[in-house]
Amino acid sequence: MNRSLMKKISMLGASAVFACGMGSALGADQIIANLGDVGDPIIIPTHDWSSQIVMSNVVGQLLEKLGYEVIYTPTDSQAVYEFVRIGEVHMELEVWEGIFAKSFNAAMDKGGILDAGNHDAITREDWWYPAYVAELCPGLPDWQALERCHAMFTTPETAPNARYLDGPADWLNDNRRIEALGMHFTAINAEGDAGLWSELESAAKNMAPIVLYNWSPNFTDVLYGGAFIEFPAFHPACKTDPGWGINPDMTDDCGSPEEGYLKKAAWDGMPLKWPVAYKVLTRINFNTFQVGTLSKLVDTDGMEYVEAATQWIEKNEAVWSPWLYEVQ
Ligand code: TMO
Repeated sequence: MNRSLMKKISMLGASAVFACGMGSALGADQIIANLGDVGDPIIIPTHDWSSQIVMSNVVGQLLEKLGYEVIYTPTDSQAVYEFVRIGEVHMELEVWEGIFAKSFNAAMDKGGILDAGNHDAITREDWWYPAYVAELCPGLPDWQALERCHAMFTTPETAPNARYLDGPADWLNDNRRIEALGMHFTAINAEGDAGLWSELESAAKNMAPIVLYNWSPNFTDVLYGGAFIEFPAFHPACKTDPGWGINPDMTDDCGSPEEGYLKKAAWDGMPLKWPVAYKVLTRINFNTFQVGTLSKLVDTDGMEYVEAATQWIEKNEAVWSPWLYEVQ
């Protein structure tokens, strides 16, 4: 441990003890003794939606405050669970239940990846429309009302079907429900998350009908209002048992989970190699408002990811200080 790092941490530790009072905070000595292998960088994977990139940078910057070296690496958001499992990257900060539970569970079954706990944020990922569309199509958010209105969502590209603007192809969204529910829609992948938002913005300018993949918490919650399409409620059996649900011959005749989790995951070598970092990771906990804010800073306010992370840290010391310094 070099002297300047020691000094940096002891200053941090001192301010933390001061901030938390009553001896509930971890002292600088304890932090330094348990940092682990600070000579090796912690690798944090980033994906292609804003809250995940900003959150990764927030956590990376916090770990740097403790004396760790952090590297960010753009990584496929489905393949990442395998990379965490084999220790090629070391954590995943946003495991969204709707589209990643399957890959996460598969990695858990193989071993090598840890469930590092849930954020307080409750998530939903599904077909969605901005508020004004409800006036164009009576009966929304019911999926059968959407199906009755399908003609207004038709595009040259999808005719005679309506267009459902899906997320980018690499998210591997599952749209088997279109066939299972007999809907006259065709899913078209957006060009990245930016493609979703630019099409949403131009549709909204003209009050044009649009139905697209979206999620919550997201910046759209505040900027557009809107609602998720209510499909038959999710049930695990819907995914495995063709007999379940209104289509007796097919699985997937249901929507995504309405109250999904948002988890953190870690390489299982992390607790031994970087004990303090792992402990911090288990305490990291963003609520719905905070995840929405991370996205808003970039997608509504136009900040760069790194800048957004730095600003969030500056404004939220009372939130992250216990994540870094609390005992237990
Ligand atoms: C994982 N995502 C928030 C894009 O659905």
